[in-house]
Amino acid sequence: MRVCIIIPMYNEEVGAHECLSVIVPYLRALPGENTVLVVEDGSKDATRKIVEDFISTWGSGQVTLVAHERNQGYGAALRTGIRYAIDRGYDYAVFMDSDLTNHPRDLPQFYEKMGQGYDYIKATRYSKGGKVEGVPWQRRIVSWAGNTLAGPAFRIPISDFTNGFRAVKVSVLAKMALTERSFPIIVEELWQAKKYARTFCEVPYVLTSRAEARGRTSFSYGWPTYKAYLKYVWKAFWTKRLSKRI
Ligand SMILES: Nc1nc2c(ncn2[C@@H]2O[C@H](COP(=O)(O)OP(=O)(O)OP(=O)(O)O)[C@@H](O)[C@H]2O)c(=O)[nH]1
Ligand SMILES: [Mg+2]
Repeated sequence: MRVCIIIPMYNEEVGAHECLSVIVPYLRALPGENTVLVVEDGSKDATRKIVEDFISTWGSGQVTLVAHERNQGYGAALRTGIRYAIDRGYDYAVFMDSDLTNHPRDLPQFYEKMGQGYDYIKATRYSKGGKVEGVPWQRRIVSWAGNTLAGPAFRIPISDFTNGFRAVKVSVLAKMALTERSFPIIVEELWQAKKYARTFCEVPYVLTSRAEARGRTSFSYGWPTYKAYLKYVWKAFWTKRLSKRI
């Protein structure tokens, strides 16, 4: 099994080195052939240099960097990563954030499900063993509202629609036509998964908050993001599932 772990980064100079140095030892303990692909996206800080230095010192062979000259957004960065995984014949793509709020300690659970051949494997805060820690209440409410709407609209066996920690079969990603340049790509991909993925499953995880010391990216959740999310919830409502098999 060949797995490409796609990590988008934008202005992450504070946490980029820690992110990679925490993830790489986990990889060495996992089965199969694993690559971490950092998609650096025109950061205005030293993120790119830090990743390059990490690769030349520690990660050569295990960590790869693709860089956009100008910032194109989270969604565009994921699409670059997906293209990379398709072109190089990977079996699965795993998507993780770089601020360690998606922790590599959860990777073995994903690998177990990948080994069982699931098409779409999603981390969930809302099943046994999952929870949210230290996340501001405003975010919790947005997530609760998003999931309350998405559940009955999507009608797929997923309980957490708004987090980005997931593993998807590359052959399924190859069928999708993803267009979003920013965070709504997460829900757009789920809508497409309803059409193209036969099997779904979840792994519980604990979502923590980005450590204050690492700072925040400039991204904010505004009305255009919510509108785009709602668009895919609406589309999913009218879309038939490929198969009822779970
Ligand atoms: N390539 C790329 N990555 C991005 C962009 N915006 C955010 N990211 C990355 O996407 C991941 C998630 O972004 P976060 O800023 O952590 O989003 P969040 O978790 O909703 O918000 P906070 O953690 O509270 O700031 C991180 O790895 C970011 O570096 C972007 O424009 N391009
Ligand atoms: Mg974050």
